[in-house]
Amino acid sequence: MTAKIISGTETAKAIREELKAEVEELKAKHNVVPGLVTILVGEDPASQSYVAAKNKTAHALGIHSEQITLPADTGEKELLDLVEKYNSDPKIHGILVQLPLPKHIDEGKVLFAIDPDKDVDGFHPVNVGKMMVGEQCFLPCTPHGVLELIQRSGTETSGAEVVVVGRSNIVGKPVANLMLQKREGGNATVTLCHTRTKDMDFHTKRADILIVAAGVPNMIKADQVKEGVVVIDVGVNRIGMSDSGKAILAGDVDFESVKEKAAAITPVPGGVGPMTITMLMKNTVQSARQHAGLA
Ligand code: L34
Repeated sequence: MTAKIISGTETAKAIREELKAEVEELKAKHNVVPGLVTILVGEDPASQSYVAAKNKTAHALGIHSEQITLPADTGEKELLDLVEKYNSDPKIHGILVQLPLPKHIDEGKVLFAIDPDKDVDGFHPVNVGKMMVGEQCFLPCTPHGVLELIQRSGTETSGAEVVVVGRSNIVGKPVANLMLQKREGGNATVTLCHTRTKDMDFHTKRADILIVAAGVPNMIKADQVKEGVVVIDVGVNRIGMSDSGKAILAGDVDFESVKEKAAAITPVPGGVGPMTITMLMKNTVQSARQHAGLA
């Protein structure tokens, strides 16, 4: 079997078209312009490129966006004050502090400081808790994107064996939680594997849907999956530099071998990454609606 390629780029494009129309309508009918601020501390090249892509996409959709870049030695207090400023800025409906933050800043403290009603990343404990109990909230962008890709690829999740590799707060934990929710696109039997899992292959080989977010390039090989599996590769690893100075990317899944066995698979790049950015736009538009009393 050669897998169907689940294109995040194409799916993201379709959703962005819908969002663009929605932004235009919000402006025309209600005089509402969704606003996003991204805050980046430090000069990590990957973070710089993701944040730039977020602002570019926002701009293309007619979303007002502000991009704040701070030096790596910015103090925690300074960052908290900035978050506070945007919490009370009526033009801004979404605040995103790009992770990871430098080690001297307490990540939890910063995420907690963001107004939960502007937390378009869905990382504030209030939103994490709401998600856990299945209440309406901002869903974290990457897990939300994974869910959309699975659903739009026509994959049945109800009763499916879903195996998640990686237990981060950004991807592994929330995606596992979303897949087991009692609703459309959920209802799966979920196994969450991590670095202390005793027999990883035992689990990955049982998966109907395999979601990999471990941050280890090409970690999952063909002999670790079953025939007909649907594979979602969340990894975006920079494994080198091309002659023209562009980063060479690899997923957490050995795409070339696994695609011969899978029913469907996401590529890297062009898989989950573009969906993450698109779900951020979706949350920002949703937040603008809520702030205007339209949702
Ligand atoms: N606060 N921090 C916060 N929110 C997030 O949602 C993120 N994340 C992760 C890192 N830190 C964060 C992102 O935005 C990862 N991430 C992210 C976003 C976009 C892409 C990858 C990761 C992406 O667009 N990837 C492209 C390749 C881009 C490139 O050339 O580097 C792709 O096609 O996969």
